[in-house]
Amino acid sequence: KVPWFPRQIKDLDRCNMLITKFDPDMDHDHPGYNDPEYRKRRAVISELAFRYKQRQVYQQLRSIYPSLACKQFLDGLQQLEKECGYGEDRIPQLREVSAFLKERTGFQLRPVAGLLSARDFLASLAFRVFQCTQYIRHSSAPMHSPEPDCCHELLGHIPMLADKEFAQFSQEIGLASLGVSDEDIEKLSTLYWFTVEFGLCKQNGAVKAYGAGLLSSYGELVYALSNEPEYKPFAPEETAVQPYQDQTYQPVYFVSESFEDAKMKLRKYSANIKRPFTVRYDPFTCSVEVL
Ligand code: H2B
Ligand code: FE
Repeated sequence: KVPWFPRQIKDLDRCNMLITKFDPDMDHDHPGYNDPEYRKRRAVISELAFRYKQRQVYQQLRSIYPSLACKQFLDGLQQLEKECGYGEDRIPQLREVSAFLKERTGFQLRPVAGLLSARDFLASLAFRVFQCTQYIRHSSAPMHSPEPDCCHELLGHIPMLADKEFAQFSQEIGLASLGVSDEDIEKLSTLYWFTVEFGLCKQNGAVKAYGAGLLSSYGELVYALSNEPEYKPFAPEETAVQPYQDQTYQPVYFVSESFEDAKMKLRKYSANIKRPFTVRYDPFTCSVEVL
């Protein structure tokens, strides 16, 4: 079998395997090994090389948003660029992004160390809290991450959470999840998957992306809006039991008529989940009332 080799200049992103044995941090015989100042300088230079890739993630995705992302996303991103330090050279702090969202939709961010259980993750949405990872993907694979990372959160989720209607939709999935059976959590988690992560919606007669998994993956975003995958109308009963893929692209995507429509359908679905109580969120005390 012929080893993989680059065909296009952009394939050089993948030609980045570092050999560290002569690195001043690793090699005891390196003339700089005992020179902390030198090693510090080298670390700064490595950081710049790494940032070159971070810029690539931003630039590459940013370039296709105008034609493929929904209007709410584009509006949110534009505001974040103007007011919140979004840009190719800088990763904004969680605190400033959280303050930005709080003013727009009441959502706030809370740092989390990695992938949470679906139950815990959904529960936080009930309080308009989004659990947000802080770390960045490994630099050897700038265009892909198997777990959520700050590129996924900042580029995929945050611009959408700045939209009022979408924020409401997100909170309602969260409220619907409180205290339900594992089986119902699985279904709500699947609904979350095909909407918040991989959802498409109609806009001025065209189909656009609003799911964060799409908006943070160049490859899948282009694929989802090509002629290849199957589209189905968003219908919670059906969507909740659709098998999904977390290793490759989705074979099917669900298209909503609008967020308003998706919210109404979700509400109807949630009302049918069996629960011996109802819940209501009290925004004054930021707590859930059990009725
Ligand atoms: N945990 C974290 N940290 N971020 C997420 O986006 C996330 C999660 N998504 N746990 C959840 C699971 C999602 O896939 C659904 C609700 O299962
Ligand atoms: Fe996500």
